[in-house]
Amino acid sequence: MRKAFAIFWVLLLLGFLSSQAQAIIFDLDCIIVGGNGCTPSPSFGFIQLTDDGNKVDVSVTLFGPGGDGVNPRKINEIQLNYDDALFSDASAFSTTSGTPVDVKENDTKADGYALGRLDLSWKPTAFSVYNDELLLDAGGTNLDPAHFLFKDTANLIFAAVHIGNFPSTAGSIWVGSLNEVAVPPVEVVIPEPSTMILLGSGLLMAAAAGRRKFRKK
Ligand SMILES: [Ca+2]
Ligand SMILES: [Ca+2]
Repeated sequence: MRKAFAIFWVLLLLGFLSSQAQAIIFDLDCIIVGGNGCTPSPSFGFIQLTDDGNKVDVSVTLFGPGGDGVNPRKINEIQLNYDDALFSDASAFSTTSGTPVDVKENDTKADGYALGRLDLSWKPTAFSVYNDELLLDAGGTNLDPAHFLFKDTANLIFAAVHIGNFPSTAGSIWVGSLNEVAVPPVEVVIPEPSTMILLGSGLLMAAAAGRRKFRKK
């Protein structure tokens, strides 16, 4: 009886784990540099691919402020790889939003990335967060996140994103993903010197107030 109970829990856990495997997260953890590949960097954000029946939900989240001090960073372009054995140059990928998807199998190029080529690209021009759905053949083919768990022709990056409004209004940067991760990365915020001074003086004031209060007793 106890054994049957244990087997039940193991099966439940396996079911939970397999349902968790329906999403794939690419950490945007490197900066694309001319000819030299992708230099590891603190995370710029992430791409999440989640299974949605025949479709795959695509979301891109960018960290950090934009260079103009008003708008966040811009998602200019997204590039993914796919299983070359399953799809081809003639595959009719599309998005629910209607943003056209360019399919160039092993020929999609991130600017400055001279090492490898990717497969898919599209230009959403969204700020900071982008949500859409990727389809194939008007949704008639059952797409899964695992179909995009492939690296470029240099076997280096899973995906690339062109980020605009960074580091200045007119500036932009291409970042890539060296790693698939189990949970979304979190933003690492480095406080500016002025913030540190404010925080420091705030703490001193609080300490002084605490001392005054203590003396009154
Ligand atoms: Ca490919
Ligand atoms: Ca599916």
